[in-house]
Amino acid sequence: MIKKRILVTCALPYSNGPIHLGHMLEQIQADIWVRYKRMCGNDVYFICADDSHGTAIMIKSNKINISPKIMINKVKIKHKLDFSRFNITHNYYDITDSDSNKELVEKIYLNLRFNGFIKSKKIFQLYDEKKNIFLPDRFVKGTCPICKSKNQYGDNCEICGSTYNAINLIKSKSILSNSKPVIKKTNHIFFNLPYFKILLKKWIKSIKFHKSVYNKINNWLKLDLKKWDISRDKPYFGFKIPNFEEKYFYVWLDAPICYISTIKKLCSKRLNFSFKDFFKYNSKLKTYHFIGKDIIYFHALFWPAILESIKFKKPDNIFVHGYLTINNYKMSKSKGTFITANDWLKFLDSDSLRYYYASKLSDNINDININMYDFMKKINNDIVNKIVNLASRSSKFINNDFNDTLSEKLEDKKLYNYFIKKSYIISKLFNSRKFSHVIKKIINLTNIANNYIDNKTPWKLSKIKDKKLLHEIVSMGLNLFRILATFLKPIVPELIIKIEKFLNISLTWNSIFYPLLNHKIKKFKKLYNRININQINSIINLYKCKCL
Ligand code: NOT
Ligand code: ZN
Repeated sequence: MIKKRILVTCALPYSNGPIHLGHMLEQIQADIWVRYKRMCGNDVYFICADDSHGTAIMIKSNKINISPKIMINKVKIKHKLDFSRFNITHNYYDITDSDSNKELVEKIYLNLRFNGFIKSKKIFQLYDEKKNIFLPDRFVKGTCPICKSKNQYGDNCEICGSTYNAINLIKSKSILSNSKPVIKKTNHIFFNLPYFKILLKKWIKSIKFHKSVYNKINNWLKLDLKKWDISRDKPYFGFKIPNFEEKYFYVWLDAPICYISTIKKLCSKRLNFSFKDFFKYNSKLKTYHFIGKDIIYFHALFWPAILESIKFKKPDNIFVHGYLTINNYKMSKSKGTFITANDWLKFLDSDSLRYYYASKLSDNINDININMYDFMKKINNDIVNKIVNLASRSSKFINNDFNDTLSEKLEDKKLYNYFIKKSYIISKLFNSRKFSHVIKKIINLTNIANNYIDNKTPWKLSKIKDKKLLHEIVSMGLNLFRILATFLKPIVPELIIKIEKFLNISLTWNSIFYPLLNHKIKKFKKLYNRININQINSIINLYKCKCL
């Protein structure tokens, strides 16, 4: 297999709140894929950062009475900790409010201006006269001018995905003061997105987007594109626009640029190649973004257009997932369905969430639902009753009767080879992010392995004198278990560490082609604790959730 250098990003979490199970869905999806790619020998650079600018963050820090800089740096430490406790293997975790990002944003802006892709224009904006502030998009709510859905923010509609100008919202209202905003004139800077329409049309055809993602983008490209306002009025927490009144760059300009500044930092600190290897126009190195379906517009239209205008390479794909729902409700604090990563870990482990998400994720944009009782059933049935049980029932004999040593020969070579053959299809499924199919295949194989042990009745053989057959059968059981654990390695890293200790071997994709023979293992110790109803109830009670 040819070793590839790959850049992977997740959307940048905002600095004004904790990491929750919705963030974890995307990070876990990306991390499973990254771990699989690394297992195949690729050099994967997995980066992320906190998205630390914007009015929401400014207002939050005012509310808790600390400076935004102090707040965002404290939040970043918490975010990083949450991700590491879920074993997300970022190579670098940065923040948009950094000198390196500022330098790059300014450079790119000057480049855009020099090349004529930017113009300033007087516009009308919503202004809150009670609070004396131009209202940012997230602080206005009203009815979507396109699909007429109620209660939508000023920048884009969560129902139909369109972006628009806040003054076009129907029946708008300021969230800050609950008053009706007035319209005021102000000078803003616009990026010439419409200029890139033909190029974007061509580009989306060259990318292997999922069909539903392609259709969404293509529909936008059928309509007129609007020039993109990349400036915001003061007061604003962000980077000031050089040589232009008292205005700031819109967070959605400096957030994606942070993808570049982060890999640039990683390259200059720890690696012996340049970030430009990923971004030079004809680079063969691959870049992939994992995002939710609410931010396709930013990643599939604005972002490639900006990259094109500075002659940087556009992404090789954008992997889009659906929303997380809890008992089919959107995550919401008032409904008690907003579960933070930190609270999850008070009662449950990280592998269980990783496994459950994997069992539901595929390459499409369907929403992913958590039901806590279904979760408990799935983890106990699959991991405890099936996977771990296979190891426990086979190792008992190896530990007690055979001095911890596996036999010299396999009892059923054909069955072993059948499992190996499945590695090709499982590889393909990992590669295309069809993790729910991966889990289905693994559980099918686990059932076959357990049936094998059932049929061979080792407990009967242990009573007769000649133990050779017994030895080969239970060694076969552990060999099959080792293949299954290898397939599970990208998904449940904490369990795998225990399994590797127990099997006394490091699990790699290529080594499963050779069975473990005449090999010494360790004493079997409990690999995974069954989840009990008290743990589930603790989470439900913590959030006083009515719908769980
Ligand atoms: N903070 C944003 C959000 O929707 C995501 C920023 C993604 C990063 O949570 N940048 N880009 N493009
Ligand atoms: Zn709409």
